[in-house]
Amino acid sequence: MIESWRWFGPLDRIALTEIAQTGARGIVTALHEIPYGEVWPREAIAARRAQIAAAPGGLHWAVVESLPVHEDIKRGAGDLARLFANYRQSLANLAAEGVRIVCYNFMPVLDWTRTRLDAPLPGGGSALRFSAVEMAAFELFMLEREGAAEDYPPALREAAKAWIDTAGAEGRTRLLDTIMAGLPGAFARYDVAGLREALRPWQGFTADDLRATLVRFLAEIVPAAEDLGIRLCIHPDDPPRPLMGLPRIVSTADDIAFLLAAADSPANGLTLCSGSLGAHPDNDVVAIARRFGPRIHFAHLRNVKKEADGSFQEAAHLEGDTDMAALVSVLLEEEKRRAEAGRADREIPFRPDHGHELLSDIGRGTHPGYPLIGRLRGLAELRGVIAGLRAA
Ligand code: DNO
Repeated sequence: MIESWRWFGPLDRIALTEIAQTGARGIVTALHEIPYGEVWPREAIAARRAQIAAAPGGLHWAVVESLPVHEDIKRGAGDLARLFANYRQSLANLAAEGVRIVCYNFMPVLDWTRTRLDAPLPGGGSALRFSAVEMAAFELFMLEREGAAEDYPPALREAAKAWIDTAGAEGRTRLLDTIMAGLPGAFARYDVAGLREALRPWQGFTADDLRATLVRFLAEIVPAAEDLGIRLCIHPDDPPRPLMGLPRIVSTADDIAFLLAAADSPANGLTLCSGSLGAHPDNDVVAIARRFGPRIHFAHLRNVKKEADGSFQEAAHLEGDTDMAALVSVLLEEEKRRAEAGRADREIPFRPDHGHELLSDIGRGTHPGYPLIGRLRGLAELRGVIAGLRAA
């Protein structure tokens, strides 16, 4: 397991010199400044790679998270030939610089979505939270999305009405800002009118339509990735359920089986995000890791505690609903099999995903979910689990 750490590049308030002190050695990053759909120039990749390598502690650029897939590709509309060619060129440039694990997602319009960035913890500090009630309130009473009522059961609609009635202008603004905070790569934010505009072209777009555009993307990109020795790894939906009428198709074990079979190549793999998958009531994350082990190229390790109405809150890494020690043990077994098979990709990079805001994290203004101390706690706990399992 390669201990890794997400760094948002020069704009990140956490410096490489701080990351070096966590003990992690792999850097997970992206050229966030390049607009979606444009080529990542080799020189820019080389410069970022050199910047990472120049930091103390022997850091290296281990994983790209993400090489974003343009919305037009997801929707199957527009100048797709150019977009596919650009994506392949970016992969070629990354491979030329020796960066070969590439994460991406296929969630239309939104990336990860929460309703609260600072849910208080009993001992102090705060966590990210997704409230099904607040999400329903947003869709029904702020976005006023047509058809939203059909997506929520009566009890949730009533709770949402009660929430909005007391939220006030401040509560509404906080909710909008929070929902928008999940676009870490793009740094794009919409207001309600802008969001309606962004959603409009997706009206009537079904899960099958999205599956078809994903299959096309894989057909266009995976052969090139294979030639380059690139291992693509799709990130699951977060949360693993449709939002705002948009389909999501990487939420369950069946979804993963479909997409891996759609291009049966090691170049077409999975980012095992235990927090995203773990928020779905039907998902057994440990079983998913076991089933798709050989195609896992990257792991995001974190935990969530689910609630009966579909809400969830991010738990400490070893708490929450997923048995983290069992999950890590599956990944270690997978690595052992790879070593026996002589696979070059024997070690799986993982990063402590998200973290509580703790101690000096508070007020530092780091990316939501990506504080220094909270993630360091997660990394240290995971490191302990790994060491314990290896010694057993
Ligand atoms: C959230 C992240 C996601 C992830 C993208 C990958 O914390 O895990 O934003 O980077 O979905 O494309």
